[in-house]
Amino acid sequence: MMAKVALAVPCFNERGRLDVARFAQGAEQSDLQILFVDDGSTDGTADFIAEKIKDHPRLDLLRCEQNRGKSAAVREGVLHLAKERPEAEWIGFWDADLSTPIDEVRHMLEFHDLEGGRADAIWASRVMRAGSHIERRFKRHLFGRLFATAAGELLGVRAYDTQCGAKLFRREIVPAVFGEEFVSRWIFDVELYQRLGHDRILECPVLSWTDQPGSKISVFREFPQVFRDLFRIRARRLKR
Ligand SMILES: Nc1nc2c(ncn2[C@@H]2O[C@H](COP(=O)(O)OP(=O)(O)OP(=O)(O)O)[C@@H](O)[C@H]2O)c(=O)[nH]1
Ligand SMILES: [Mg+2]
Repeated sequence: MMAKVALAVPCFNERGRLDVARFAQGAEQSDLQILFVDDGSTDGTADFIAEKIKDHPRLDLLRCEQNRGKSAAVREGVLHLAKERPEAEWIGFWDADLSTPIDEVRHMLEFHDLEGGRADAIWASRVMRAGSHIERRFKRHLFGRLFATAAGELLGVRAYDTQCGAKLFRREIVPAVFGEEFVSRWIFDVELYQRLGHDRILECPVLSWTDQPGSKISVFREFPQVFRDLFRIRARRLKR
């Protein structure tokens, strides 16, 4: 039997893109609980979700009035689930665009078992390899590799891909790992890597990942901020 899993899905102005039916189907098939976290959307996302989830006991909504960015929404959602879903063995977060299909949850748990079942966190990773289907725009792939290289050099992150929006954590460790607020709005995954430590994380190469249109993160617009955040995270660590 599959371990019980609950996922927080950060949503900001997702009204035009969020496929609630696909989430509902995935939740049913993979035996999951899903919590959409609306991060102060201005396009009516929260009401849209509230209407759509009415008949789905596996889907919930948490409304945050103010927009505070992905990291804060994920943190709120995951902490909420750790408290309210004591039956869940694994708590995670998942991007709203379903670039990573929900059935990767099952694959990630199976992979974790295969690898000895010791890790406290399982992170989906977009490794291009024979047998998998990774469809990612060239520009984003390039930016991703550049980012991973910079994170490796500046912060000693030894992961292939910290930024995939599909991650699971053992419920017991959630309060400690997510307790403190994050420095960065976007690259908080790097902070999670630092908080957990290399050996407690297992990267799982996804079977399938597909770039979805309607991304809210423009590589060029965010570029300076992302690199500034790497230095901010480093400065914070050096201060300790
Ligand atoms: N809470 C919150 N979530 C956001 C915000 N902007 C984007 N998100 C969420 O973050 C997730 C990823 O956003 P995307 O727009 O898909 O980002 P992306 O550029 O496609 O990034 P990749 O999928 O990694 O290529 C989605 O669940 C979004 O709803 C924001 O300001 N606040
Ligand atoms: Mg995306």
